[in-house]
Amino acid sequence: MRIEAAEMKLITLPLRFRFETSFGVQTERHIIVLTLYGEGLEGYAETVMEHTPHYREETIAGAWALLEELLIPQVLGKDIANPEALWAHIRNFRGNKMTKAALEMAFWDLWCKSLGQPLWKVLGGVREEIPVGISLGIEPSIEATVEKVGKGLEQGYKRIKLKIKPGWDVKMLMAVREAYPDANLTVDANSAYTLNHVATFKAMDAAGLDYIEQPLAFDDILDHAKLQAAISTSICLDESITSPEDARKALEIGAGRVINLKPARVGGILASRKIHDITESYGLPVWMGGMLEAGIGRAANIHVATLPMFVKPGDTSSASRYWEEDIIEEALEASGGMMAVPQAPGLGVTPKREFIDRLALKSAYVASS
Ligand code: OSB
Ligand code: MG
Repeated sequence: MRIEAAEMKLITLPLRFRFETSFGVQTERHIIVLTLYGEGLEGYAETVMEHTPHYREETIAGAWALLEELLIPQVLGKDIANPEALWAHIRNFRGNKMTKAALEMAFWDLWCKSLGQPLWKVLGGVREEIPVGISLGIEPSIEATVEKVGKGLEQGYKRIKLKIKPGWDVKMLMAVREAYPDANLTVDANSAYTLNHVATFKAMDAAGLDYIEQPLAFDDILDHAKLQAAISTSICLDESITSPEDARKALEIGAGRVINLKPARVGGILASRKIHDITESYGLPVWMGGMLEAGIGRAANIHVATLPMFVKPGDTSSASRYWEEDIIEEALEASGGMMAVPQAPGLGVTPKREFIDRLALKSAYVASS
């Protein structure tokens, strides 16, 4: 597959809800839509990093520059046999996993289209629909939270994840648990706590959570291992895992018992499959996380979640929860807590070109000579 040209469009897409986490409030997403052109086909990806470095270090501004000036020029005009071969050109650049993931994931789409196969089949997926839940932001009140959890359960979502921060945790959680004694509940702290809060987490053991997501620092595994040893609820790692090596080390020292796998956070789909296999070797589950993706990124996550160890419900809920209008033609909608996997070649989705152009704040086109 010869990559002949690449195009980037920066868009902002307003969220249908105000999403508050311990690191801030989001009302819109900033997304770079990347298209790779080769052999008459197009491969798509969208970036997932935040506009500001509040989740991990990467930013949209950094991704734009890195893609345009270094990553795309590395692969342009080259004949690339498969995703492994793509990595030969970018492996020596350190870090920047989400930016590299955009390039890798657009290439997967292009490559699977050249094979005439949907991504999930090429990956060796085992299911044609995936179980999904929702991630609820920090709400103005406990009453509002209880109501939103109820709506999510009514819609059939299989797990409700609640964002927490110091001062918005045990009391809120106990109220939700009392209202829904049998619901599959989890919490996500996005790194808002330290080991000084062990008592808070011990108190959460009584809430019967499936797991506590990323309680401690975004780049830590050691303190997570100490916390895991002190509580009975499983810890799930999100921010801390950016590579297969991170996953191996974290599971080896007992920093958690579950991994929230977001393909873009770990550098893309090849790394996701490796992490999937590592967790399998420990007999531990993974689940598909989300970064409030629009249709292109959401579709990619759905395909990857067909791998065998994605047994827990993920964050890949209906696109209509997030967007008035999505950037793809297809409607990625869950029903009864299950999301169907697109079946056309590659990601199986079609970007709405005119809509994306209308939203574009900035574009770049890079062609090989
Ligand atoms: O920590 O999982 C997270 C959204 C943006 C950044 C980080 C996270 C999230 C979510 C929402 O929890 C997941 C989704 O609905 O896509
Ligand atoms: Mg998280």
